[in-house]
Amino acid sequence: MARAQAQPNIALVKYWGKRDSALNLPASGSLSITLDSLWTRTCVVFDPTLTRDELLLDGAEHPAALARVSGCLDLLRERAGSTVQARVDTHNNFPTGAGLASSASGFAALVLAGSAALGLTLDQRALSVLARRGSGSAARSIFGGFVGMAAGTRADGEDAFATPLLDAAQWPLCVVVAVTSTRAKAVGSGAGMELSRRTSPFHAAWLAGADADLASARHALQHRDFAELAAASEHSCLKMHAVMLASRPALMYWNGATVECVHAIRALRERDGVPVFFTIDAGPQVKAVCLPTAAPRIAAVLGTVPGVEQVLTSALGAGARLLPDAEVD
Ligand code: 2P0
Repeated sequence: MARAQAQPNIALVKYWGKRDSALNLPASGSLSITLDSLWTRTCVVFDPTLTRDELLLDGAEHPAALARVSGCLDLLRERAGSTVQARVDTHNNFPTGAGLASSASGFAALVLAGSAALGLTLDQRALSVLARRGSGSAARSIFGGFVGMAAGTRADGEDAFATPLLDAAQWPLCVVVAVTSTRAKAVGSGAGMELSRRTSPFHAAWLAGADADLASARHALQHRDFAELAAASEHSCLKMHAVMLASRPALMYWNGATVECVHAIRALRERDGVPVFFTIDAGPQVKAVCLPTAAPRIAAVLGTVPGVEQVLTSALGAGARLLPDAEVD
């Protein structure tokens, strides 16, 4: 038995499209920030009396996600030479499946707890590869701070893993999340990516621009250039949503409040000089990335936007870690 915690990460240069669906290999690299105050905590118990894996999410059975979880546990069992089934008890302190990266923190915590429970000692790179098999973005939540994810070129995917770029303390940015709906999304990321790959006329252009976006974001990190990071991030975000919108049928993850939040953030920056930019994932939430001193003002402004249900603020945090027994809930 072992317990682990991982936090969601927010991509600034986005991943949207796979080069191999079976091995869950991204078609382009990405760059993200790991959060601090949102978390998944997961306990994995391998129990010889079980006839199949069991999954509890926030205290309730979650059959829809069991196959994906079992698939990830199978990879761990294969490495450990075990056939024992597991009970997975996992908790999120934020809404699941609503564009807040619960699969990233969820699969990062699962592979860390599962590997420890089986007595495997895996380095972070191996954990990142395994987490990627569960969810592409989970590879990044193994690490804290600013994280780069490589697309890799190998057919076996062993070079598609994340690496840490900067610790949270080296550039302590803050994220203010405007939650505009806590309903689970209608089209999951994996299905959405495949739809875009097959049908969006912008998909090829999206992939062709990824390396330039990554280079710009990495340059911004090196020089702690907030304006350059803002420009690269918003460009990557809006291009990804353009790819989604041009898919058939169209993927539209935004609602009205999403758009109003974007306008509010742009006004804060362009009219008032507040150091902030927005990013949006496969869901209607808006994430405002800012310097810490600006966070209270941004939270207050986003809280007044009609349709915003909740505002969460998080610093950047550490990577996935094992928890002592007492720390689970
Ligand atoms: C990202 N997203 O880079 C992008 C931006 C959503 C929008 O990675 O199919 O749940 O499990 O690899 O990791 C969400 O996708 O997808 C995601 P799979 P995942 O953060």
